[in-house]
Order: sequence, then structure tokens, then C-alpha cells
Amino acid sequence: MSSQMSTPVAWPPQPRVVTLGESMVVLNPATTGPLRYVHTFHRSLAGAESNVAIGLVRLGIPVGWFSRVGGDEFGRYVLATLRGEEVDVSRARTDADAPTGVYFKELRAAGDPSVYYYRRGSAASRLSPDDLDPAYIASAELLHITGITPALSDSCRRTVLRAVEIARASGTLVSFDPNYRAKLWSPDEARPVMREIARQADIVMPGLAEAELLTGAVDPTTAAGELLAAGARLVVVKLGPAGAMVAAAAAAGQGAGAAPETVPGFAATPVDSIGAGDAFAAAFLAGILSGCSPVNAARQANAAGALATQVVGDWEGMPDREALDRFMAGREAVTR
Ligand code: KDG
Repeated sequence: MSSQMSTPVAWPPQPRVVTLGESMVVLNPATTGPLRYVHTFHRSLAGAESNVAIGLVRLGIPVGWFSRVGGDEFGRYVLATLRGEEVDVSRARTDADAPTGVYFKELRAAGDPSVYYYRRGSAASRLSPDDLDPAYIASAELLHITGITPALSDSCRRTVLRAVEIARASGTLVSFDPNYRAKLWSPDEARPVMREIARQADIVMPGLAEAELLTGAVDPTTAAGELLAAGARLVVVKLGPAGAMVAAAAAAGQGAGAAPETVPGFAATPVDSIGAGDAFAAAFLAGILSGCSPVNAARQANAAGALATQVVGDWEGMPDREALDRFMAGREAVTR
């Protein structure tokens, strides 16, 4: 017998990132076309923040996610799936009085899927500031927020703002992906709330249309400049297949920050674009937390976003470290 003992794995690991938001069951159609003609669906998990959590874990960053799930089978499924993906769900709560949200995708042969939400009054929409564990947020290096959660209800909005307040008071970085969902709120409802969160965030990661929604500027450089002037430290504007533009504030005591830089994207043949932004966010944050420059973090984020579009599902195609490095190096996986 070997004299060397194996070391037990400490579980759950201390989260370096904490995030909160609604996770749902998604029903992915087995065929393209209007839902009334679809007979078979494949159930999976969805939720922008839990997608990011899974993406980060795959890249070696321990994450804690919390929310409310219904006291139903789908709530159990959400928690079991996230546990299986090694996300810490120890702070998640079960709400026996409300259901877990559900959404359906509708696929076309090309172009972005349509989505249909069945989430009004869901357990997650009843998230409240009392559900926050301040010490849990304070002990993380980064709190990740999206613009979906404050769109769900007043109590969700207050919860997000309180979580940001706790993070800022304890030196936990805040990242914000606006993730504007037109089916949840209008641009006029979203704008002031998102601007408030963006102002308090260290890292802001809008898409091009979201950058315009937040600032009124169509040009990403102008939009990024406005977000930096409002308080953000680092802005990365997602440009889809064209890549991303990175702009950073000047370090304290120095004049202007470095000139914004565009980081080219990677070619991909998308089968499902939903979740690509979350893969981008996960890989960008993993890069920053691992000490990469913003440009290198954006480069790996572009690669992760491209890879995520090649698989049906909101998170299933998110790469681990090995797959990401191989893709960026242009090396094929050995498949047989
Ligand atoms: O970014 C992908 C998410 O949009 C998806 O997983 C579901 O969270 C979701 C939402 O609210 O649309």
C-alpha cells in the first residue's frame, strides 16, 4: 500500500465570485419552427447569472450563486444541476409558495432564437434583501450582477442594489452585464436602474445596443467613455462576431486611461447564440481575476463566446480551460 494518502477535496470551496439571479428551466425545441408545431423539447437549465457561474467554475474560479427556487420538481432540478456543475448553492432558498420559472426557445434555421417566458410571480421574482448574506458577499472578490434581476420585481431591484452596496462597502469588486431583455421591461424603465448599477460597478460589459441604451451613444468608444466618466473602472463593449472593445479608466493620480482597444473575435458557426454573452462574461472575469490584462481577458472572452454558440443550450457549450486554450491556439481536439 502506498504511504501517500490522497488529500480530501474541500467542498464547497470558498467562492471567489458571488452572483444572484433567476435560474429557470428552459425547454429547447428538438425541431425548428413555430412552437405550436414542435412536439419534443429537451429540458435544461437557464439563467444568465448561473450561466456565468458555470462558465467561471469551468475556468477554475469557485463561484457561489443564490436565488429563490420554487418548492417544486423544477426547483430541485435547478439546484441539483448547479451542484453538479460545482457551483456553491448553499445560500439559495426554496420558496414553497411560488413556482420555479420556465422559458421556451423557438428555433429557426438561422438567426437568434425567440424566447417565451413563463416566470411572472416565480419564486425568484420574490427575492428580497432579507435573502442576502452580507458576510458571503463581503468574503468574495467579485459580485456579478445582471440587468435581468432588477427587471423582475421591485423586491428584486432592491435586493440587487443592496447587494451592490454591501459589496462596495467591503471592497468586493462589482461586475455588471446589462443583459437588457425587452420582454421584461421597456428601455425607459430599464435605463435609470441600469445606469445606477453601472455607475457603481467596477466592470461594465454591455453589448453594442445596451451601450447605446445606457448612454445614448451609438459609437462604442463614446459610450465606453461615458460609462467610465460616470464611475466604472473598466468597460468592455461586446461587438458580437467582430469581437470586443476594451476601455479602462486612468489609474489614480494619472492623467487619461489607455486608448480604447478593439480585440477581434473568432469565427464560429453558431447553432444557438443564447448564452454567448454569459460565456464572454465568465471568461472575461476569469481572465481579470487571474491577473490577465483587459485585452487578454477580452481575447479569451471572445473565444469563449464563439465556442458557446456552437452548442444548443445556454451554458452547455461553455469551455473549460483546456478547450479554451486549444481553440485560441487554433488546434483541433482529438476526437477518435
Ligand atoms: O443570457 C442567457 C439568458 O438570457 C438565459 O439563460 C435565460 O436568464 C435568462 C433570461 O432571463 O433570459
